[in-house]
Amino acid sequence: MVYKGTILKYSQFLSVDNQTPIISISEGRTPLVPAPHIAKATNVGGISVYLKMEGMNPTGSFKDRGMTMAVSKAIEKGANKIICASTGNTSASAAAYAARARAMGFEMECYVIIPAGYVALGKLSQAMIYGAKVIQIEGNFDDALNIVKSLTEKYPIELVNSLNPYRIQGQKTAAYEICDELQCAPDYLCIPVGNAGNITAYWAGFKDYVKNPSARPKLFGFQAAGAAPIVEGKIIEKPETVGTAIRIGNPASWKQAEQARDESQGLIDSVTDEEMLEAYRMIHQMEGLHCEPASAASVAGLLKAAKAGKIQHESTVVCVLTGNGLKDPQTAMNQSDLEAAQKSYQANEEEIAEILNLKAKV
Ligand code: AN7
Repeated sequence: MVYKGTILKYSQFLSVDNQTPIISISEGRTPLVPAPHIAKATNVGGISVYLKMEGMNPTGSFKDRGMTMAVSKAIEKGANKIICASTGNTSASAAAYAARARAMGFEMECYVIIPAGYVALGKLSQAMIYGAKVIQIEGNFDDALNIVKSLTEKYPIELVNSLNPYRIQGQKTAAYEICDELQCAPDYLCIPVGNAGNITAYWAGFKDYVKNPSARPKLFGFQAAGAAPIVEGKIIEKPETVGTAIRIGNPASWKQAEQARDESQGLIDSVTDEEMLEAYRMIHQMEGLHCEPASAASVAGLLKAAKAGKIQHESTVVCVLTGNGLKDPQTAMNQSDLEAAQKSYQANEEEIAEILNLKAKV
């Protein structure tokens, strides 16, 4: 049978029935890829590391799992406008599902509020081509979220940030997929933390799926050091990080993330931008895989935790790569030999053979 997305696949765990119009673009079913070279770099004996490639969702991030639910439920209750604050991926996803809903004949407008200058080009361009109304503000994500919360209280427009419980519900499906594929839960799940919806969703998903509490994974969440409110125990007024997706100073699901950490006997720690970028290069250069910078916080966090002796021998670890590498081409180029790539040469075969240092066949 043709795969038709996360809602139909896991409907028994979701608040849907045959009255729910299902707005799906076949999200989910993302690859779980072995990462033996990262496993080796942890220096933990017998460890197995898998990367959950959430950037291979239809709009290139895990947000699609929650958005299929949020938009379907918004339409079920008769809404015709949705709005979100976003560091980029939520806006791309909301815009795509709104487009799909319109194509199916529903009236549905999408408005996205984003921090000016801090959204990776791939994400901004997606929101635009999918037909969302994009509003850039002079402020950060937290300012945008405050505006959106207030607007949705005052006006008839549906909030599709992860404060919307259907977003969290839909995102649980990633945990189900991991358990289905491994035929058990991993020992550890490493995940970037921004607004903290995803770590909340994974924990809820593992609790649904794994009845024996001792068989559930420890959740290891990682914030960027310049945007680590949960680690520091205080709101960060001016969050900064190269991982703009997680440049968030006051996460909406702060308490739930702490609960996931505590109930799973996990941890929430921070990784520096340098650690994140090193992991980002490793994911590309050692595994031939890709992700956006913020996603690499999961691998950077694994390496940090392993070094600190917090990962048991022989364990199975899943790192969630939350967003697609093509979202942020600028950081990819900045992390490479930008100068060499920007040079251009005459279209001359001999000259190019010389630059490439090729020796003629004998
Ligand atoms: C690639 O799009 O908050 O902890 O507005 O895009 O559930 O917030 C994005 C978050 C990790 C953090 N990785 O997830 C938004 C937004 C990527 C992300 C996160 C985000 P949460």
